[in-house]
Amino acid sequence: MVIDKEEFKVDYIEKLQNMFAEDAVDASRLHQYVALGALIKDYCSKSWIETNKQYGKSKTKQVYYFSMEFLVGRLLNSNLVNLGIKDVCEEAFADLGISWIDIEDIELDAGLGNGGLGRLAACFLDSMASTKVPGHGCGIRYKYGLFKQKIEDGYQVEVPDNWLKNGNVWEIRKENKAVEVRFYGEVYLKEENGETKVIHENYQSVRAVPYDTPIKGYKNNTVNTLRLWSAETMEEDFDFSSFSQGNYAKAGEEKYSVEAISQVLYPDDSYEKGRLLRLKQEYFFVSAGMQSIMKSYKKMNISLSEFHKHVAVQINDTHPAVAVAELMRLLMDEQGLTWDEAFTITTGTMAYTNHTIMAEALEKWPVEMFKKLLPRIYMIIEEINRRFCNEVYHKYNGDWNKVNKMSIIHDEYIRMAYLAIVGSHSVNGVAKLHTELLKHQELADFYEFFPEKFNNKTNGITHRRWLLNSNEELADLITETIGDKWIKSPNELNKLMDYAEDAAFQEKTQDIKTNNKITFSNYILSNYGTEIDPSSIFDVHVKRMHAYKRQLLNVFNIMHLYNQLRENPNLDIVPRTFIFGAKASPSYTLAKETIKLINTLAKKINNDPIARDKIKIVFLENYGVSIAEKIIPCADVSQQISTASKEASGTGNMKFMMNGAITIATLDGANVEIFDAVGKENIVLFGLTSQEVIEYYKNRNYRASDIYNSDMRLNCIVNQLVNGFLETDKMEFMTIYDSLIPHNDEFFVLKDFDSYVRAQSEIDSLFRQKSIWQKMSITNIAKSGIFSSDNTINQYAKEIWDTPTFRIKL
Ligand code: 26V
Repeated sequence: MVIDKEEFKVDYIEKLQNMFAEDAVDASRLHQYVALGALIKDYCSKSWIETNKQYGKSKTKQVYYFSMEFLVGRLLNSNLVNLGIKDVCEEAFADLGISWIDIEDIELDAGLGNGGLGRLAACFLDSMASTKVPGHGCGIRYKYGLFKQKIEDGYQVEVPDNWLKNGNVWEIRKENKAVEVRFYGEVYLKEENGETKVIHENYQSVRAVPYDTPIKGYKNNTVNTLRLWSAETMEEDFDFSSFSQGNYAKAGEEKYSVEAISQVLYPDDSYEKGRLLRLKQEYFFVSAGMQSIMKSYKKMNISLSEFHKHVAVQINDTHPAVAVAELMRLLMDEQGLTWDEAFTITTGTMAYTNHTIMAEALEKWPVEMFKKLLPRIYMIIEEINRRFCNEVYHKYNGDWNKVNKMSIIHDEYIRMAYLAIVGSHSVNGVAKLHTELLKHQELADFYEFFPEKFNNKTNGITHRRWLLNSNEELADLITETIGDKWIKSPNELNKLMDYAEDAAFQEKTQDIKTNNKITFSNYILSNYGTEIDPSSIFDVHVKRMHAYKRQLLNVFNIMHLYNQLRENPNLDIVPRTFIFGAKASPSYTLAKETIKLINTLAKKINNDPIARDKIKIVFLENYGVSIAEKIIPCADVSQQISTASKEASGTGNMKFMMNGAITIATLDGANVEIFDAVGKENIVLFGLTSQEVIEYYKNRNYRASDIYNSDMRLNCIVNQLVNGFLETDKMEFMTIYDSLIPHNDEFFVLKDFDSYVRAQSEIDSLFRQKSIWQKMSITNIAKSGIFSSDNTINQYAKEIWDTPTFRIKL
């Protein structure tokens, strides 16, 4: 968009006047921010309307990314950059005497996700719009996002995340697009004029109201839509008789129970608890989303038999897997298609992404609960399963064992991953290793049955948010050096390889890192009162807190360094600042204990004169998208140390490399591909391989206690957890202790300890060799382009969705 500073000022001042009857300087920061947001939305609106019109008129194929989570973060900066008016806006604000930083900080993060899966969905939205793929998001407008984390006395305390308290400038409520979603009731079949009709009676209706957010592509005319659904009572269901008789509580009961559906995001990302409300959430947004797709499809006047040639639905993990049955229902019950016609269309439309092989996270719903809540959907799943089991039975010559293993409904549970596989034409993992594990271990039976469905799509990140916008100085240097093509074609970053050994360029990248570290140190000092040294190594471990991600392994290395320093205060190590950030699921005791452990250790070490100049520990409260944008550009070291085979991909790993951090990694998830890209000189690897881990599980021949008894460093560290050394109650860290010794260290922390300590001392020695370190760092930036989600989306579009790019003309 082309607009000059003066025009922008006129528009902005007018906006402030119209919305708040205030002028620029007198308006509160909130009003200044809201008016700016509204103006940006105005600037997008023409392209937004045109995008929708031209998609509809051309009948081009559109993608709908169905996800329970969209971890969007803030939108102000990325919208301004994508519009191409960031500089104009900043200059105009300077003229008007408005501080840009203060305005930016008014926006509350849209934290509608737990971690990687939700953030991936948000990166994909940016990349679809920026690469002109007609693709939209469909999800839930949670009133409360992922809880806010407070640290009190070292413990995590959860506080509600009221992200909508100041309103949301980006969204538009679309009252006229509301649809009805039906729960409970009875279903029976009725013959009418020789046709079988499905009758659903005594159901509970919920009104689904969509809120649309424009997703603006980078310097193009595409504006896709993120549609999030909110649950409301149907007006006619409000109990007016109770209300008029003064029984307000009873009148409100129904309302509360319905609105609960979109009230809060579940804060679990690793353990499926089979909760009824979560199942309601899943069907709620899936049904609303599929109905609204069907409505716009019908408007295009194309035969239903062509549906899958115009619509693609990506199922983000199994959470939206009921979409398979919901589309069958719409096609058969509402559009009158036969089973076979409907099934061809459904499998042609649906594609499923798997994001984890952790057994405890795989969704399965108790048949009793499911059948009661979604009687018609259950009937359809039963029939899909009956037909599928029949095919398996015949293919394997009556092998009931095989049928049992593969049946969607098994042992009174519905296995949602199996429903998603049977109901889709594509099943993808999110990194090469992960896809191989799916094919040959977790889903081997299905791979054998449907080999053509399985494919890999390695995750990616939007390099615009994670480099261009969050590390402006580095982005400017890159543009100065290789031109600005990398912003639209991220593989161009590879051109930086010519500068990896260029002394002047090395110095410049190093200076930028130092500047970023200084800014961050000031932020830590003013927010946490902790002084950190910008010349120390910033060693960063930020992600959800989980045993398999092994924050504990990092902690054990720190305890080991501390123990060495207590014996020899002159130990020659490069000063290091260990930075952690992580939320634990509120019911996950081991994870919460690990947070307390980090904070306890931080207090001890940061106050110990023997150690504090050499090691510092910082725990960042409330880690989320906006804090990630601050810390990642400052990192020297990126910790990606999951137990091999457990991390499906990881995406933080990509963000760090893109900002020049050196990865210390196990060969897990996308780390393997990072290693392939940068080569062994530019990453520090350690630990068991996934095959070794899998062998240990299979042979049951790992004994953690043997290591505990033979490695005196570990013996000391593990004892320190429970012997009062940490100056807490001796029971404080008992769950951690138990996980290691009596429960035999499921995630091989003790086993990988020695190799990790050696890898960490290699980091120490590499960091001392400035030019080698800088060369490694630049190589990582140069090779990170392949991990842009623009590339990932391009592969989804070509290999799964079959969606050509579409240029919007204005
Ligand atoms: C799982 C569950 C299970 C139970 C209830 C609630 C809930 C909510 C979210 C999830 C998602 C778990 C899967 C997940 O987040 N996987 C992560 O996906 C990232 C994107 O593909 C990937 O980079 C991470 O390695 C993977 O752990």
